[in-house]
Amino acid sequence: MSYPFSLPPNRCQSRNLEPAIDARTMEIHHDKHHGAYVNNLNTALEAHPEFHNRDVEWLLRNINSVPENIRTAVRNNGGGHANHSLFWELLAPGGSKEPGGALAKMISDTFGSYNAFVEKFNQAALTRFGSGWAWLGMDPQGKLQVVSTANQDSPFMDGNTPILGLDVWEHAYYLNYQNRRGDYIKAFWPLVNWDAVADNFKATR
Ligand code: MN3
Repeated sequence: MSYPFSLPPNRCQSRNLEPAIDARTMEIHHDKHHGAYVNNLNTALEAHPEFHNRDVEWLLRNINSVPENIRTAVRNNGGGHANHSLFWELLAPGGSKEPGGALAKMISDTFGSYNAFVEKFNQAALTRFGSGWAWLGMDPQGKLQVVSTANQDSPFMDGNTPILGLDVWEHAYYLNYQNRRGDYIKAFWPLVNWDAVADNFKATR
């Protein structure tokens, strides 16, 4: 999918994510926040037809080839669009509760155990100062990495491919959790659909 980018339907609205994530937060998060990233990305690219056939992953992986006068806008809003599009797909209670198959094996081989991975991811999410994301991603050598990014920076910008992400901007949790980011992180795990993560993992190989 390329320019003009469009806001994906809010499939999270029909999935009941309460009480972990309240419906009002989800509505504002999707319609207002993600919606603004999409609109601002389109505005930035409007006068640059040379990029109109590029998807958002390409734009982020090649952010340094985007002209300087729109680079920050594409970085922030293209990142916001890519990050949230992935995030919504992961939030689907009812799928697999833990990784299976080749992904489970690679998580154990890389981090020692599933629990050790969760601990490392939680630390990345908890210690991200201000706004940003925690990620499980695949690096260019095909190794799993837990990383965190600031603001709407995308792992694609560092050559990594995100397969699981958690939005730790206050807009993602403040109505329900106020300053208690740790409680929000804890509530996130039961929502993760590991079948969706496995699909992202397979696509990297
Ligand atoms: Mn967000």
